[in-house]
Amino acid sequence: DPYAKDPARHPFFIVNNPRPFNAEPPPELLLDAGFITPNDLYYVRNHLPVPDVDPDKYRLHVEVEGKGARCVQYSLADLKTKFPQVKVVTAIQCAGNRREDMTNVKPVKGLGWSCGAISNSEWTGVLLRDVLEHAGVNVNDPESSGIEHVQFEGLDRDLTTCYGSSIPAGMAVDPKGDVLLAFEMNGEPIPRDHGFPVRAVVPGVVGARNVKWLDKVIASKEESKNHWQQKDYKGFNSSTDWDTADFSKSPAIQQLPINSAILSPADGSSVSQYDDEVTVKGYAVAGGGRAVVRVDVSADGGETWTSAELKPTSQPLYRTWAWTLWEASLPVPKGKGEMKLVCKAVDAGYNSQPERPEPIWNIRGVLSNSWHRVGLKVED
Ligand code: MTE
Ligand code: MO
Repeated sequence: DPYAKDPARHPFFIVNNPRPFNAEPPPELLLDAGFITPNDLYYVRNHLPVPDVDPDKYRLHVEVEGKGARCVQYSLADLKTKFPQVKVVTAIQCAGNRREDMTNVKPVKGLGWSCGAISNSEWTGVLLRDVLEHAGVNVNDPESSGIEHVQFEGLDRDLTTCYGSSIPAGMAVDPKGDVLLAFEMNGEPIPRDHGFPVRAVVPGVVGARNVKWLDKVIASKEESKNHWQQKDYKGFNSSTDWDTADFSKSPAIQQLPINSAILSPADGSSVSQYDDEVTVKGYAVAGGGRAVVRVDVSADGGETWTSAELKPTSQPLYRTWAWTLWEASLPVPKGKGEMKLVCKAVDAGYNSQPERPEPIWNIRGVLSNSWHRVGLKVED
């Protein structure tokens, strides 16, 4: 059993798949934890068994392709001592977060994530830019020497493949991009489920590129050939089916669209008509470092809106990697028997969320960011 050595997990996780292990924290626990998601509650998205890595024997292999191709190896101690250490607070969100809203329209191929395939924590590591420069990449203009992508390969594998993906080189070396080779998560060595001992952390970019248990970093002319870069994590229109989908025509998802969700109250719960107000709380997050500038909430299914109070993240408008938590008080409607809560967020590019999941439905159920809805009963 390749999964026999997987680590122990939080007993309250909502498990979407046991092997490979995939689980999300219950919304009320994600919310109670606040801005920083603790390591044991952090959602887990594994495609393969968790590798058992000896930190003393660990080596990161950095390959630079092209003229004068080379491979440089770094021990954990090399990474920690040769380069300045950097801390970055960022959300990581799976492309399949909130997939259940799409599944409710029409079945899709993919795990049934609710709104918990996202977490936010502080990572400590070294800049990928610094390590690439040390390994011989011209980090001020990688394309001029034929480096267009930076590929990542994990130590997790089955008989035929490892997990892998890539990001554009410009993103990898952006001095304001904060892309890390991380070795600590919330001040502790990264737990086994989240990539011990080293993982790529690519702020503002979909979870799938944040490769765990990092084995190789390859500076290359080519995108990663890995299944999860080429044949998965891509969007299609809602009329495309598995027979007509041409994966070579869709770019790999990198930055994610603006998204938000209500974490409390829970869908289907009750309030009394004698209560004046209901407090609604949730998160919002945008891709590419764009800040969340507004979250609109409605108590009548989207007829009328008020703006929620945003908890400040103190990050620059175009370098906001963390999620934004928000809160709003909405009056309980009298004599209607129900309260239809909705939230939608707006980012620094004034992008917002689509009203319905139908027009953005796709075969893999990715990029699910329609208005999030929660229904409450108003009791006499
Ligand atoms: N890295 C490796 N090596 N193997 C994986 O299965 N899953 C990816 C990414 N990195 C994965 C990986 C996906 S799809 C997501 S959403 C995130 O890791 C999840 O990170 P987490 O489990 O720490 O929450
Ligand atoms: Mo993911």
